[in-house]
Amino acid sequence: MSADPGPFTFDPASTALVIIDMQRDFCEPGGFGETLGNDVSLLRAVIPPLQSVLAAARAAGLMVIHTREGHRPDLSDCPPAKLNRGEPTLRIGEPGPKGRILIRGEYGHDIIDELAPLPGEVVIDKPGKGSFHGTDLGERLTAAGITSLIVAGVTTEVCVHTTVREANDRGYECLVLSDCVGSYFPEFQRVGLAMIAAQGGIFGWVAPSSVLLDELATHTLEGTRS
Ligand code: TIU
Repeated sequence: MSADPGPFTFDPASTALVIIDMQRDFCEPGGFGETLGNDVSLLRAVIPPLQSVLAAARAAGLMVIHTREGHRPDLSDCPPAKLNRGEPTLRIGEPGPKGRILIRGEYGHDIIDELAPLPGEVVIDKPGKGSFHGTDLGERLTAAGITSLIVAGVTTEVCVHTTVREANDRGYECLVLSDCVGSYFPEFQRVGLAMIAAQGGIFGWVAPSSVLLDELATHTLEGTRS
């Protein structure tokens, strides 16, 4: 498929859709994102195109992986450097309107209803910004024979970027969907995407979801015919 900086080639059998941290804690008021001073409504534009991509990926039989950033209730996996950083209105672990901020098992930590995982889809709970650090994502991808990742979610310059950089160093070919990743900062969205595709695709490829949807529709039709 066409992409920036050039064509992105993938085999659906060895490609996973990775949806990063589409949690209430980032996308809805009263969660971690808002405690950091952000306007969380800026992230909601990614939801409709990402719903279409998720449906198409499921129809085409792609492996679907969801990630969630968060910590154990006792905070044993939250380094002080993260816990004590900045001046949020509520710190990680403190009670907020959607439960304890960024804590596993709380309502706010879970994925938004619009993009809820189906039974059988992989959900990776991660303590950091990257999806490989402190998780078994690498082992799961290897076991499934996955070599390419189609990446979506939030936020572009934080958890999407960190995950794509981790994946690129591990040898995965990564396509980032420009309208299915979101940032609280419009300038970081633009520059974050440019940084991935610059220098001949230093971290990967970037394309709008419409191009992927066209490709997946063709593949799904071929699968139906054969
Ligand atoms: N603050 C911010 O932009 N992002 C995060 O803290 N985590 C993710 O990007 N998921």
